[in-house]
Amino acid sequence: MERALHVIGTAGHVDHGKSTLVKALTGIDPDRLAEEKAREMTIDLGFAWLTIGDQEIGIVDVPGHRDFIENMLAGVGSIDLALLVIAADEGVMPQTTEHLAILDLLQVEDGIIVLTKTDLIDDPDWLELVTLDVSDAVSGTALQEAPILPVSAYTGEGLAELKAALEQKLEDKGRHPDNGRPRLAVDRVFTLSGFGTVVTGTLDGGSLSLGDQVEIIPGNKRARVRGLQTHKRKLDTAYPGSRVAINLTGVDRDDLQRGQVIARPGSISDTILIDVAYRHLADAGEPLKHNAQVKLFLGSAEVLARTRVIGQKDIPPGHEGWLQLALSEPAAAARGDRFILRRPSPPATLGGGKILDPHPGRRHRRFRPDVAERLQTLAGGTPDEILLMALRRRQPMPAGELISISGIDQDSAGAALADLIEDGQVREIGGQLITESGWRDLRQKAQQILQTYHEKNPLRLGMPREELRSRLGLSPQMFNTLMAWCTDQNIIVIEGGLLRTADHELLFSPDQQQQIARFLDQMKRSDANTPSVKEAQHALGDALYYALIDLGRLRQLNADVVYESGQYEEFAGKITSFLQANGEINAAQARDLLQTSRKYAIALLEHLDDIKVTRRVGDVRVLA
Ligand SMILES: Nc1nc2c(ncn2[C@@H]2O[C@H](COP(=O)(O)OP(=O)(O)OP(=O)(O)O)[C@@H](O)[C@H]2O)c(=O)[nH]1
Ligand SMILES: [Mg+2]
Repeated sequence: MERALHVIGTAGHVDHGKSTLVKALTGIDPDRLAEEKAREMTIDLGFAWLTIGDQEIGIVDVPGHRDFIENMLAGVGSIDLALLVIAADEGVMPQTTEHLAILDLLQVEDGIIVLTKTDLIDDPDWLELVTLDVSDAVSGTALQEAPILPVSAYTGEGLAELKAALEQKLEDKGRHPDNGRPRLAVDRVFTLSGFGTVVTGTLDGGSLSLGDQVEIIPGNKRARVRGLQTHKRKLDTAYPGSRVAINLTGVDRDDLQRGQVIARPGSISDTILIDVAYRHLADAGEPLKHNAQVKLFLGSAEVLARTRVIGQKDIPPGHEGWLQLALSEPAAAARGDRFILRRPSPPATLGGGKILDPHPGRRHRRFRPDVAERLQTLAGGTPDEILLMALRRRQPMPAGELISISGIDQDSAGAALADLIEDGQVREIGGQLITESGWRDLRQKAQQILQTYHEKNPLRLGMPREELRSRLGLSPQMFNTLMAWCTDQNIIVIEGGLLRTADHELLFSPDQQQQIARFLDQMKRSDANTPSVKEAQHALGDALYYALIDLGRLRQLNADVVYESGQYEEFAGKITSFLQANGEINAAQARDLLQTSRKYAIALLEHLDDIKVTRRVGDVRVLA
């Protein structure tokens, strides 16, 4: 690929000569529909191309009629430069102004203003007057520095100068960056017999090659690139900055439509809630209200949405603000994408802006200061500020996920993240990232959960380890690291698989103490034939029973048999002494030794097997 690739677009009032100019420049009539030819009016987007010097230029020709402005919006989303066409005999007209406002909101900063149909003007003073008028109209917009060139598409006057200016501007712009993330906003879908489904659009961000797998968003269908064309030329690889037709296989025609995005699988996701920075046009008439229904134009997509005005009651004409937009259906969106809002009825362009967060995840409280603060950082923040903020809102999170939701390009995000880890602002534990303050919050949260648990269960010594881990929603590795830190600092104590705060102890009332003493006494007196687990629970109540278990005052051997701890030690001691003296013991010997029934003897032997004091060999036990 030697030539630099660019896509430019026309703009301007109906009938001012956009399509005629495109034809004069390229030899291609962009009005392809029969209805367009019949009405001599552009209705939908038209496409043409030309090469000037090293610059290969695709042109998107838009309709000027106000009824078709929404088609125009599907085309101008991804252009590098605008040709704002103004008929010299009419001068600035309503859609001249509206298209100009749209270009300004979309930050299409490069442009050439073409004063066309000059063959109709005999009076040089008139031309001068119109030129002044145009300068006035563009002042304060993105096109304020754009040259104003007089042209006649009929006589060809000024066309050479226009081409020279175009070449110069595009040369200055340089080549499109290739960051390995191809993305194409679909503006046309059609089927060719014997060929299949074709989508067209402007390719941005990266290249696409034959055989590549792609994802279609929203809808998240996968497809494969079977054919590629730019400007009717077959290609093996299409590069960013060009108009591309993709022949797709593996997807139904019905699953494709204007507004979708074609990208590498997993590189961009759809959303129904976005945070944006918004500017309300000065001539919008009324303020933009909270909870207003609007049409969102994003890339080539058009979606109904509702506004949430953040931090103020509404946004007055000519003012800026933060919005959260709730979309009526999913759309593909990435941080930094520009958009336009229109009022559905009566139709009018309201304003537009930039996406700050394509996945805010939740509805914001409108007047909380931290919400506006966060949007402020997103609008002007450095990569590390944005990463920290994204992480703070949903942590812990793996690095790859953080980078992808931050919307920052891979390289800058990776570098910023490495700095944050080195500075100690972010920790990486078992592949998960967490901010330093998030880490401290976790410790506090663990402590709080235990405290609440102790309050609710005053007679439990602590919470089972696994329960705390799942309540905190942590991976085992992160949880273990957290617990190691908490026990190290003596904030949490681990005892027998139970976790408790360092200051928690079991306090029994005098009544309970009496009840316990009575019960344990009874246990001791009952020798080896102790009350069953059921009987013990009944006598003490569940709460006291488990408290004694937690405290180690009772030892439950199986579902049925429980001993007082002193008793347990005594019986276990008898068995081990017997084994030391005799080498082995069978169930009958154990029964006689403990003067109990076979059931109790076996329960104890099996328990000793379990805790690896003894080992079973055939019918006897030996020391393990
Ligand atoms: N005399 C003269 N007429 C022109 C010139 N360029 C265009 N026209 C005429 O102006 C009319 C409108 O031209 P189009 O090119 O269709 O205008 P457009 O801006 O594409 O219109 P829409 O796409 O509907 O917005 C046609 O009748 C053209 O023949 C020009 O340079 N000189
Ligand atoms: Mg036209």
